[in-house]
Amino acid sequence: MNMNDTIAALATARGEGGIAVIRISGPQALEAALKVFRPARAKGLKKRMLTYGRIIGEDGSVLDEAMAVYLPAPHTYTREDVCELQCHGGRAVPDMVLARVLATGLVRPAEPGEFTKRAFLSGRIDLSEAEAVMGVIRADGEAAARAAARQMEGGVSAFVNAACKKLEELLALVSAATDFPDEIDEEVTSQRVLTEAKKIREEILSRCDPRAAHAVREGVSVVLAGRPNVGKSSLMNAAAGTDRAIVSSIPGTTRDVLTERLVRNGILIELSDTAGQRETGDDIEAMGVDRARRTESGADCVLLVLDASEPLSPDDALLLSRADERYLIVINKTDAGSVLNARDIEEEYHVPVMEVSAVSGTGVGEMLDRALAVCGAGGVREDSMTVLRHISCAGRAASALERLEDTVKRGDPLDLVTDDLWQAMYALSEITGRSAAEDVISSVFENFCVGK
Ligand SMILES: Nc1nc2c(ncn2[C@@H]2O[C@H](COP(=O)(O)OP(=O)(O)O)[C@@H](O)[C@H]2O)c(=O)[nH]1
Ligand SMILES: [Mg+2]
Repeated sequence: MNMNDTIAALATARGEGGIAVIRISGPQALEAALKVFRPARAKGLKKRMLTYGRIIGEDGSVLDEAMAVYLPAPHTYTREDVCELQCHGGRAVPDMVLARVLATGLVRPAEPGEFTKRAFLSGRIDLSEAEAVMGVIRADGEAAARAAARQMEGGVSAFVNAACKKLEELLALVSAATDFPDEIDEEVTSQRVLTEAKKIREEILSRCDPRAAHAVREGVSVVLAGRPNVGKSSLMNAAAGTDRAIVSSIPGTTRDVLTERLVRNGILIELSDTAGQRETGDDIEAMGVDRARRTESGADCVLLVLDASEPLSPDDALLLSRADERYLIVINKTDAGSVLNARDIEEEYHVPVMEVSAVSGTGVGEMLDRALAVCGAGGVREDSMTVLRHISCAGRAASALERLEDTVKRGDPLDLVTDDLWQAMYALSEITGRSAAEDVISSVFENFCVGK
């Protein structure tokens, strides 16, 4: 990929919308823009000033009313000359304007993520900050958006750079102790390296919880399951604040899987209501039961609902016996008292149990919080890493430091830890791209959308 030519792409989403932005970046950005855009009054484009005018077709006809801005290098996103054309949105006009820009022969279409790749290659941002840009664009929940924004502001980079600096200091200590054995006590140095390395490893691990990262990025799936008539659909409606699921006292009403998306503590929850599970002669209900089981098996958390007004039935017992660590037992209808004993169920089936009422709303919020905890999204920290690539690099750094600790504890010669220190540093700086190989960098930008 040539990185010195001029590129252009539609920076806004395709489809109906007020405004679309066509972004042009590279040495010929201004020249290309002025072949397409005719200012209404001024002659050219003043730097950093929005100018009103028209997009002119090849035959001189007016294609659209538009605004244009010229941002000279180096204070731009790519650090190159940038021009942006703001025309009307919609399905046809933005593509016509982009086609006109490309037809000038000065510009080629940008590859996915190429604007951001240029920002990275020019040194304006590091690799983790570049990835954060895509994280911001793709964020589904507030937690994902906030995490990406922190990362874009250099949150991950600051941690990585500080850790690398500490590792460099340890390297210097080790080499001083090996070079001047008479002046520097190797034992004292070993203990210091051990303590510091352990501290860095713990800091790394505290930021790397793959389940929390997954929950922040992709959201979690939570399923309401249970026998018919226990109040699954009512709980779904109470949790989602809608009347989406049909509630009725006739058992077997819900037959398909209904899914609602809601955001709790910033995390996207896909909450599914399923058909009540029981033996049934009704073919359609049986298909619903089958779907319920499949949804349950793929879920991050299963809320198994029981009815507080009735003793446990054989259907309940069968479902309880299938419970694993993804299950939270929810005793519903507690507004009318309860014949069930939460503690007995907890002890017999080794599952956490809680009480709620879909009708009064008591416990419904807590039920969602506890479901998030079951999904591993309960303790998402402000500074948690959310990008899988970062977690994998950080994991490699932590392993290298663990090897170092073993070496020191075995009492092996201190200079043996040099390699582990280097490996830890290398793995960490792959996060910011300082030490990343070309294929790692390419694969990061391949996942971008065109126009960013
Ligand atoms: N008293 C009381 N009744 C409830 C509660 N939740 C649901 N119900 C009633 O239980 C019946 C079955 O509810 P539904 O949500 O359709 O259960 P599902 O078959 O598990 O989806 C309906 O008549 C609801 O009004 C609750 O918290 N308290
Ligand atoms: Mg139902």
